[in-house]
Amino acid sequence: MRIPFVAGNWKMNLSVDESVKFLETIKGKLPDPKVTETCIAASPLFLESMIKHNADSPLIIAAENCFYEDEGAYTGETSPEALNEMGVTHVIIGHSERRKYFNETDDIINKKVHAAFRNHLTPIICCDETMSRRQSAERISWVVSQVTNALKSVTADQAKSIILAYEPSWAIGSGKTASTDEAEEGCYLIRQTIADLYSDDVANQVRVLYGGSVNDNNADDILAQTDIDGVLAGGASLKADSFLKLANFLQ
Ligand code: G2H
Repeated sequence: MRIPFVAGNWKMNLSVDESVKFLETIKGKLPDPKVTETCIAASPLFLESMIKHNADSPLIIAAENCFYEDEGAYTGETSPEALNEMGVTHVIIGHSERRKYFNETDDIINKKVHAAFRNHLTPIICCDETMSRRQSAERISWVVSQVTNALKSVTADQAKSIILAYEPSWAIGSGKTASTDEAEEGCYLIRQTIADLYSDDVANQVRVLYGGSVNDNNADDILAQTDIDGVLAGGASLKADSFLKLANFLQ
């Protein structure tokens, strides 16, 4: 059985003080992690103090990105080794905003996935889909190739632990959520790709999230879909009360 996973992606929002206040507000109000795992991905600037203020909480603290080398002359990058040393356990890789604004390619994303595993971080790998791709004949092969390329040389044992997210960029921050059928279709396609790459057993263990303008009004329908194991919420994760609503939907 797959444990639902409700994640927030704060992007470049909030401050160190606000991040601590958020943690204080949600303390004691999160679901049992055996029922729903919860996670917040935040700026590397916040992670150390968040981990300190998150003691005894089931909330998973994640990074929004990391580099593919552990150390070296890479000015401004975030070391996956340092994230692990700090107590971070999960990292988002390949978010559409990284692909769009920082020119991240499938090859870079694959290197980052390996860097995450090398440093005991669980990768949360995002698959993008633009509106023009969605309307083109390459629609299915585009999602399939992102998953396939991200997982090059990833073993079946490693693959079982990954979390994937279908995040159509046409629905991100736009207020335009994919319909539940569209969200389920994208997540199903990702799971089928995992089955084709590995096996049904691996595909049944991998968690697939939907992301793109998720909020506490649409999350219950999205979370009810067969192949959707959780959500990756941006805007709706910035306020403690709306994150708590998302986190507790499946209680
Ligand atoms: C997609 C999502 C979080 P939002 O980027 O990953 O953001 O919920 O604001 O569309």
